Amino acid sequence: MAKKREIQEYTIDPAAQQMIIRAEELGIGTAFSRADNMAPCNIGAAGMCCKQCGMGPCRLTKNGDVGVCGATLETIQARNLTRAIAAGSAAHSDHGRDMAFILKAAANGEAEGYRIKDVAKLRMVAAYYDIKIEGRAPEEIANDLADLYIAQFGQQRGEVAPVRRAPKKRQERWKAHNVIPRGVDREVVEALHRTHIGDDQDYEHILDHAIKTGLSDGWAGSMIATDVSDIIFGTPAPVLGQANLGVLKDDMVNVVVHGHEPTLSEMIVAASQDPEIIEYAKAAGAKGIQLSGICCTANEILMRQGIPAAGNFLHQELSIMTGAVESMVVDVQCIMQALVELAKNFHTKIITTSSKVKIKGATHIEFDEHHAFSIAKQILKESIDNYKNRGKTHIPQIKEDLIPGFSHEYINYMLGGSYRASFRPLNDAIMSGRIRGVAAIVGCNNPRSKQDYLHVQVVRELLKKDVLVVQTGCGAIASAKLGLLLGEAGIDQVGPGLREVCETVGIPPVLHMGSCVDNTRILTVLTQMVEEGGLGDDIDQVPAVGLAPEWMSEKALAIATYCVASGAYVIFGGQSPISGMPDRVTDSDHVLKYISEGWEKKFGGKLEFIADPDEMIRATLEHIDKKRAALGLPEWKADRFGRSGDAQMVELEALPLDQRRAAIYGVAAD
Ligand code: NFS
Repeated sequence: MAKKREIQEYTIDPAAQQMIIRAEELGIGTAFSRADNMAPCNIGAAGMCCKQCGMGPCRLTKNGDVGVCGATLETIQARNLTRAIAAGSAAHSDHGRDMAFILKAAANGEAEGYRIKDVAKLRMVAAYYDIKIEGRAPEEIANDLADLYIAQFGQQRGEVAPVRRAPKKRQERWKAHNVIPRGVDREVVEALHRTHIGDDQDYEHILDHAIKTGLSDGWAGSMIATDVSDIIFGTPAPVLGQANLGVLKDDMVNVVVHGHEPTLSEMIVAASQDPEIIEYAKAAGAKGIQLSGICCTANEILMRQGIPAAGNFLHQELSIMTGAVESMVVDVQCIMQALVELAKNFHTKIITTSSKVKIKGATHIEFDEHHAFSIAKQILKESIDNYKNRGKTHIPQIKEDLIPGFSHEYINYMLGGSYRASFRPLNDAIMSGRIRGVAAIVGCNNPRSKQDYLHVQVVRELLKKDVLVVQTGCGAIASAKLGLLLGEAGIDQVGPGLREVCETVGIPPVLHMGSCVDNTRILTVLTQMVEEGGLGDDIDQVPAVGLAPEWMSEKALAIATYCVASGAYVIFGGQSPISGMPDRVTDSDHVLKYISEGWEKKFGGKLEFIADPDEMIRATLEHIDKKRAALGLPEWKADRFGRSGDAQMVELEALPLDQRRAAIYGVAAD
């Protein structure tokens, strides 16, 4: 049994610390304690175990070992990694598929409560695919777009349509290496086929199909999910929100939505504002309904509606530990089975809603987009009915404000205004060296590392070095909980050049861009930066890095793969799933080398696993500086900038009038 860690080793979040102490007092297990009790298998963790067939599992632990079928370590590691990427791509893309069906139903008036909210985005997206726009009703356009999008999943030949939104040069590179996905389902199926016993046994060949599979996620499945969510629920723009367990309310019915798809959660938001439901809650003795979110569902409704986030992945159990949650409503992905057992200690109801996800012991109220609003009301009524069963509560009084909502459309707008929306100011700031480069810091929490620590450490250090940070997923919630997603907060911790830009544009130095499927917004931003000019003609030339310091899910690996395929340097923290055992198997790093150097040669991006945060930061800055040099941009210097218009005005106002005039006009006072 592994050693039990101290509370401060579990998490840096004080609200989480309070709840873990409570769990220990009550003798209730959480992911933190289970991680202590469950020592990972060192052979599996290193990617050296093959359990693809009934002759195994084969464990390769010595130089020269092969499986019963003769499979080498490289083949086994490539298979394991590719299967994980396929599973991650399948999860994101199935979400995208559901969204496409919702669009179809909304376009045909068959989806109760849904409508096309963002017609401008609908027209913009349709235009990418030459769908006729002029003189047509939004529903007609949406119907065609839905058909096109639904077809991307089962398409057998050709190329998935959204890849044509990538920079031209990138598309040519993909074509040259034959990695443009034909259809989402086809690539995922082929990944499973190729990694079956007795199939593809050339690790480089297997891994290049992982690239194709990842691309079917990033440039199809996930991109479709984001597009349709924006069209139906609105494209995010900055709103005020809050994050952490302190958003739960003692005198209200607390309903926590957890999972990923915005379809049900958005309807629950709408239903919670229905007068009938508010009256129902009041009749039960509560002041009303307090909705909050966990994981990416939280990000979806936080970005669009400002609904508070109760926390990220590791907060799902902790929120129930408050004793104040009437129901946790879940759909798909990142939902711990442990919730049901944990909830038995309190009054909380776990309500599953997806036809794909049931948990033994949970209440199942199945979601159906044709009757979404009625189902949302039913769920809320059951939650309200449960209010009377609430016992003593322990809500940590800890929460932070944040400003989320930085969609790529909004970033484009905020940089230039409605008549001259453009990425020019961002490119200029990078070219001049005010902004050294961009880091996308995304992904999960993992109970094997200190919750939020790696995220926040990397964010803080990169900001000091003038690196603009964009975030999604649980990483964004980590920064939100620690107050990094506010305009003013922490601006004095930011490098002088970046600070100047943030003050001029009026943005926080960390931009919350949404949920994990919204990482495709980052692909769009990178593409637009390339198309704006001055930063090369392909994504791999932009001084940018992607990081997932606390990753744990297969979806994170899928994201990494499509970002690498798109030309980005991607750094993952924690344990590498293909680390090998270099101390015992001297030649165990072929796959690691291939996904770094090999992929970089082919696609311009590379994937590396770096556990140490200081080394992550060093590698990020080194890469950004290398890309700057390759573009012929001036070397980044810490003290070249830092006196923004605002800062200068403040200084000037402090001067006596004559000196102020002299400073402004360069003439002595009369
Ligand atoms: Ni992304 Fe979102 Fe969080 Fe990780 Fe899970 S919620 S889809 S997978 S844990 S960031």
